[in-house]
Amino acid sequence: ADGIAGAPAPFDKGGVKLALISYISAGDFFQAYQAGAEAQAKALGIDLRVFPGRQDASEQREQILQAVNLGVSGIVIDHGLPESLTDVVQQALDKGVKVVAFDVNLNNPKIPQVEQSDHELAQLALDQVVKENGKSFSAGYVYVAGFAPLDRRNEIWDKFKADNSGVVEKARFGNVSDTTAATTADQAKAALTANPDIKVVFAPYDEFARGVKLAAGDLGIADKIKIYSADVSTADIQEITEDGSPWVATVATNPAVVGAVSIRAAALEVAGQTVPHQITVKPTLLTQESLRAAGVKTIEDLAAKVPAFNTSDAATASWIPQKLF
Ligand code: SR1
Repeated sequence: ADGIAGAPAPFDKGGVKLALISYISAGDFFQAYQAGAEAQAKALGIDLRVFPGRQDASEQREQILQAVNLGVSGIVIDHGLPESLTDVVQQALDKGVKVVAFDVNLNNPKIPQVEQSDHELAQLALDQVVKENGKSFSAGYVYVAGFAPLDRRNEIWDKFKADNSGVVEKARFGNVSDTTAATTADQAKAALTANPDIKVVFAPYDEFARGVKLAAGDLGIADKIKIYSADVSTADIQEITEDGSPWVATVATNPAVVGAVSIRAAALEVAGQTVPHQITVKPTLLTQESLRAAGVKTIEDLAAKVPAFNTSDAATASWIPQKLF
């Protein structure tokens, strides 16, 4: 195994084993997150074991135990249901395995938490909603409780409605499954048909936004609603910027950067170096107008134009190579 000259143990000798254990693997966000984690692991000479997520809480528990038995030094847990993880995560910690959590609140001072500043993300999206629609409109809202990032974004949506009595939530729907976008599209069709006065849909997950856009197209009302989301991918950019798209803005990080940050945090923990408890990757507002004007067609175009899409200064150290993309 190749070590890194000048790195602290055990990275000086190489052969460090880490695990990435996801709750969800399908969809652009999670694939890009995993690719970023793998690229950062490779740059650090880490043997990264990737356990795919199938939205199955008991499988995720099993995978944590398997990773510990494989002798990994650290585990990154990407999403999941806290209630089904606490005891197995504690078993890992008790055996000296370092744990980092992304978007799942494991509520343990020993576990650094990575997030995309979800309050700020939702606030930026809703500020754009107000800019383009004012403070009085009928809205649709896509939400599934129990996922940390969606719950944090929901806190901002609740506050937004409380502060703006002219905003009326006419319909709420959503699902997180292996067919999130298609199922959301079916739900959105029913909601938009029953509530033809809906002008704005807040869909703070790109799979949700994709579903609502599909429904609006099928119903022939793409020119009557505006969709505001979270997340971005090359496919999302194409959907946002195409002619007549109702998907008018998203607020996003580069998920590959977030994956890389998660691995760096785990590496710092394994090396015994200081890691902040809260690690944040800040999102950027991307409007349809700005993407079109800048001729942005891919995530790589974004990374070339927006520094935050290329790299993050979270969880860095001089011995950690960061050139990933
Ligand atoms: C089901 S949770 C989906 C969200 O997780 C990540 O935080 C992404 O931003 C996505 O919106």
